Amino acid sequence: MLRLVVNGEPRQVEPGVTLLTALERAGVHVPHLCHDPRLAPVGACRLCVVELRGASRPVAACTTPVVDGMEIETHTPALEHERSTLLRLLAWSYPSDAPVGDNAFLAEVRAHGLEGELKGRTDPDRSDEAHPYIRVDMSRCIYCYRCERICNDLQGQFTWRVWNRGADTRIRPDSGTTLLESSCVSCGACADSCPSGALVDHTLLELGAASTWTRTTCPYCGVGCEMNVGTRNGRLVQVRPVLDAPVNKGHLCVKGRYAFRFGEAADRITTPMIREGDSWRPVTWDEAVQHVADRLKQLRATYGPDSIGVLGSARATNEENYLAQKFARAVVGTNNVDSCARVCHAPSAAALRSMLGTGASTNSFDDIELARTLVVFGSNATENHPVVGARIRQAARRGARLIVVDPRRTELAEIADIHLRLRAGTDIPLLHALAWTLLHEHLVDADFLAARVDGLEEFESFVAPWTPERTAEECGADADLIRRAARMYATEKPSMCFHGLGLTEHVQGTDTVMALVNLALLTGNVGRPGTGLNPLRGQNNVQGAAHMGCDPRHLAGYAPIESGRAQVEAVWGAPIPSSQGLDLMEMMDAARAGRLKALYAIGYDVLLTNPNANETLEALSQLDLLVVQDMFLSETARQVGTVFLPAASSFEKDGTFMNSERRIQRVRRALPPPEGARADWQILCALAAAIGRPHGFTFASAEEIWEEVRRVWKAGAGISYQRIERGGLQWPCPSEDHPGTQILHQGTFASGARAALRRVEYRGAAERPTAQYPFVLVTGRRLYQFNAGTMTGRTLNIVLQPRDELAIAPEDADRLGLQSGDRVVVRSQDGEATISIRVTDEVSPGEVFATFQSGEVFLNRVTSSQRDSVTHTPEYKRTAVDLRRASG
Ligand SMILES: Nc1nc2c(c(=O)[nH]1)N[C@H]1C(S)=C(S)[C@@H](COP(=O)(O)OP(=O)(O)OC[C@H]3O[C@@H](n4cnc5c(=O)[nH]c(N)nc54)[C@H](O)[C@@H]3O)O[C@H]1N2
Ligand SMILES: Nc1nc2c(c(=O)[nH]1)N[C@H]1C(S)=C(S)[C@@H](COP(=O)(O)OP(=O)(O)OC[C@H]3O[C@@H](n4cnc5c(=O)[nH]c(N)nc54)[C@H](O)[C@@H]3O)O[C@H]1N2
Ligand SMILES: [Mo]
Repeated sequence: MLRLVVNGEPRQVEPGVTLLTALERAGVHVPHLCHDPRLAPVGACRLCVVELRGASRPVAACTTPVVDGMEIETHTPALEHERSTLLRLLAWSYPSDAPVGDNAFLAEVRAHGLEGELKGRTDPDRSDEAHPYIRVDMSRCIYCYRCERICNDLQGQFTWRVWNRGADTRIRPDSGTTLLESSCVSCGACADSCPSGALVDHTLLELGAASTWTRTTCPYCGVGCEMNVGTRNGRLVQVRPVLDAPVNKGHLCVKGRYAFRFGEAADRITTPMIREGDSWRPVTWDEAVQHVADRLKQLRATYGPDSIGVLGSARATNEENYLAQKFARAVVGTNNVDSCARVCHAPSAAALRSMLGTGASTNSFDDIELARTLVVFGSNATENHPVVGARIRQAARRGARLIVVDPRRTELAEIADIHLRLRAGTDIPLLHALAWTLLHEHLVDADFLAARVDGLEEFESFVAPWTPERTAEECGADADLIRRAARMYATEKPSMCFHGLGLTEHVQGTDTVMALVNLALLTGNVGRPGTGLNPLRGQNNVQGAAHMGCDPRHLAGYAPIESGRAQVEAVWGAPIPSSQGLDLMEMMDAARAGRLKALYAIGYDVLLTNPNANETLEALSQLDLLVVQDMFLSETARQVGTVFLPAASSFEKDGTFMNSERRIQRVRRALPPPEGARADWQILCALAAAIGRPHGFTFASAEEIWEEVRRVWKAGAGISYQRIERGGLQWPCPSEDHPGTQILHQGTFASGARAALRRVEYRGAAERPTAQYPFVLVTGRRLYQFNAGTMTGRTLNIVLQPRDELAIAPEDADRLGLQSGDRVVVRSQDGEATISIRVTDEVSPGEVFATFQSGEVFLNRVTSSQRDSVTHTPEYKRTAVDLRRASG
């Protein structure tokens, strides 16, 4: 600790910070306007000047490092006079007319008694109301440049530009027109940082400032950003990033920051309902729960417990998913329980588990800044995991190497050192050619191989045929670039891999991830800082849903049923069924065959998002009971649901989520659910009681459920709610004194001392273009809409991305006589959908890319039933299709 004297009083502060931070921590407020803790200090506004004993002139506290023994005066008459003079100058042109809400600048003006000095007027030419979330009024700009700096240095978007010089200086978006038309990705960092009201959240103006703030975790993707949720009179009014959050470090993306008002949508369902013919009959909770309980009991009695299936929700909490699988196993008596991890990263979990012993990311987001090379395989991180995408982009700006492997020119591909633009579905040969190069050019890590890896010789002869030249023909990427990528990955170490659905959603998804693991083993890029294999997981809690046991073969902690059985049965006081459970895809098959009679789907729009929707519809229509537990009438509920149970959102309940890097973080109730909606865990407890099995389902809080999870899951036993008040903990964390694990497989693999290279046979893509279906359709997502769109589709994100679109290369569009905005019918052998096109060279000729997120387009009518042979994950990333102009 350093010792300071502040305004005559002794203080102790931690070293290594600026004087401004030290003063703030000591509880001494010093005015400042250009400083933001997320940015490098610039010392431009001069408001934070303080007197330092021994210095000839006042110094800016934000740029002065704190040193032991400093004696500081913060509020002498001379300093206050200087501050008033500076503020008066700014106030002179600051509008006093239109309302703006409160801000740091106005607070200082007030504190210095200068309200009367606000002399400017709002200049309509400098305001811009076009953006749905950010109100721009540059007549309130005080030229601190925080908007420009945070856009560049945190988000990396470079949207705000400084035009002209001197008194004519203007800050405007790069479009030169509105923010909406610019390169802005609506992350809101500029508005969050702006101290003067020039950039303000529309919600703040519309709904007023928050009166209560609740720290919680974002309900969207698997990055797991922590946010402060502001409420006022029981209503969500604003979301701001948590500055000290380990994952997002004061940043958020457009969904976390702005897409929070879905909960108030007029069509939010808050009454349980039972279908009668074509309509829904609203019923009481008691009736709904009794109805579901009676139907489940009947079906179980008639057809046996395995005629019933349960789907946990990747959007719900760990506690709720734990209860969902406990309900399936202990109450219904079946292992037919799964979650949408099945359609997503099940191949990553299977491959990592089988080769290294743990089916999860090996490293953490904090390794991004430690890596010298970053490889992004089949992941569109800037749109789908934007806060991680921004961290990758910033690392590349600071000099890290970046390799992107993607058939599309994604935003990261644009700034990459190497973009391997392969044909979809050909990653295995590409990965083999990279391994071939590593071996051929002696770029492997011989020490690591000797100490920790088996099977080198056999592997070497296995990949011998995959020369870069031969591979280039198969996958379409340049042979020389393949060589260069291998060299970069092996020599510019440490090298860290991220991967996405581009690798997993294929008929050989699991094999592909295994081939990726080979590269890390060959080069020793695992078990060390700045390395590893890191699937960027999908939703807020998809990692947790599967990990809590919503998986037909595994119990909580991803324990195979047979090895985990004894411990869990002891805690539950109930047997775990021994029949083999069905996964989601097998449940669909069984439903079509008439063997599955009931499905209980918690927070999962199966009909819209499963592939080959015509087949899914056929399957779901045959069920005797289809319970949908959601906030909205999803397509599943609307078309085939028989009972609807209205759920609370994660803003309205307590619990935990598990992010992509194995971090358990708190979810906290920021407001009560609307009257009638209930938290998933409460509904599950009520159902268990109605079925006559209340024992083991009498929890009074989410924390009580978590305490039971800790008893059955050894690697999570050290994680108490108390310990994750801030920031969370990463498993393995077996005891309360364990700090959690940032990097797996250090020294030894979870599976043992040595891992083995896998010889993965390439079987070729199942779907090949033909004369009848000449295009390859790749499906995926974009920034503004999230999966089934039930939440983002009920926010102003629809202004930013109104509809599903199909991207097509200019050559193909020309040949078909199509232009952006035209509508086409996409047809495969399984079905068709009508969608608008966008002509762009982000896709290669012959390949088209489309989003799947709305019921109007229903793109999954087109995707096929091909599946990964190991995990049954659908081949969403490759469908042979034909395109023709839509009539009318
Ligand atoms: N904005 C937004 N964010 C989301 C979601 C959302 O819907 N919207 N969904 C969440 C969910 S559930 C998930 S799982 C994640 C998914 O996040 P990502 O894994 O990034 O998902 P996708 O966009 O489906 O596909 C990623 C990339 O794979 C590429 N690709 C396709 N085929 C191949 C191939 O054969 N090889 C290679 N190398 N690349 C290929 C595509 O061009 C695309 O750029 O995002 C999560 N985050
Ligand atoms: N063509 C194509 N199809 C795909 C994909 C693709 O790449 N291409 N990707 C696939 C992937 S990776 C995934 S993960 C799936 C995603 O498919 P889904 O899991 O169906 O999609 P989500 O939109 O994430 O959300 C599911 C539902 O959860 C509800 N929900 C949110 N919070 C809660 C809660 O706390 N409780 C309850 N009960 N409900 C809640 C939402 O309203 C929503 O209806 O789509 C898959 N489909
Ligand atoms: Mo996903």
